[in-house]
Amino acid sequence: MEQKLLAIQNKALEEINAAVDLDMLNDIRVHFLGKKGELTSVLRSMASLDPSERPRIGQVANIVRDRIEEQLNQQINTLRERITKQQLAAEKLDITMPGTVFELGRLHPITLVTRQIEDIFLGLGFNIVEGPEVELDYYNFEALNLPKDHPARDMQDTFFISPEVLLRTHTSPVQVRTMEKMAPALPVKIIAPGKVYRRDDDATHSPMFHQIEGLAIDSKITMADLRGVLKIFAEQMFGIDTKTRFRPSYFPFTEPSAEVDISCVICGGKGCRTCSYSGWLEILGCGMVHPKVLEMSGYSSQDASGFAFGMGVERIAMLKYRIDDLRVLFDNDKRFLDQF
Ligand code: 2NM
Repeated sequence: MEQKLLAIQNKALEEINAAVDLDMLNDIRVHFLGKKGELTSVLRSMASLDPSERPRIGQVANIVRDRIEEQLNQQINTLRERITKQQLAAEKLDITMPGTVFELGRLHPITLVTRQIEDIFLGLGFNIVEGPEVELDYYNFEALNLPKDHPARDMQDTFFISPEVLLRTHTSPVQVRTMEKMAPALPVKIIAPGKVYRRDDDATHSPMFHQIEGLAIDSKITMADLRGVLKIFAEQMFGIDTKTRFRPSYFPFTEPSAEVDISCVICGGKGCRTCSYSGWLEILGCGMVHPKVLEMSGYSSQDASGFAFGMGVERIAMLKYRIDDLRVLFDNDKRFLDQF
């Protein structure tokens, strides 16, 4: 009987030590110590023993049960500790590792320059107005004193959708639409930023580019107002020391018309390659709104006068950021765009 008990003890301890998880230990507990377990059935057979043997065998049985229980509990603790360690190792986080860099998007230089120009004119009391890129011939040409047979209406230069519908070649139609809506109310002080389209595509021309045009109409607007506004614009855009000059020019929708130069942003006026050694750079066209244009949109040229101007955003951006090739503004090469 004693031999049997010791054999059970050894077998149990061996299995306990070999157990690798808590379920196995529970099975072992049931197998040896449970109601129908090996140890229990041996204890039941004690009835057949010689009564003088019973106390000793009972004592041995108790010791065996205690040993098995103790070993079970110890192995449970060992396994729990091992599992905890494995879990911690699996969840280990090295907070000294470099983090994932989330790159933020950024604004395109054309957007940056557009907003800067807008801010300057907002500061001078102008409002921002937008309009359709697909326009009627009437708003793009007719209402700007460019009748169908006018030589300045170069058909080669325009994308037509139908004989009366086209892609706008400038943002002036936005000004015309605004005048139509407002007339005869005064004053009108607006700028019209946006995309414009011309059938042109080479190193210095893109079929789509960006323009900002301005318009101010009131009862006593003169060319001196135009001169002052554009002087302030040039100084704020290119630096306080920037000089401006007006040269006579021609546009069908303004009379008189002028082109505005600024002192060269590279050499300051001394003469360099950028300004073709003239000291000056052309930045925009302007003039006093033609009486016919005012009248067609509902204003009396007796009671109202106005100035208008138009500039190419790409050209301003190229001067401001010293870009010498227009095409990099359209290539969307991230290495270029990351610089802004
Ligand atoms: C320019 C040059 C001169 C201009 C005229 C008008 C309108 F609609 F009021 F008649 N808007 N913009 C204008 C005048 C544009 O761009 C070189």
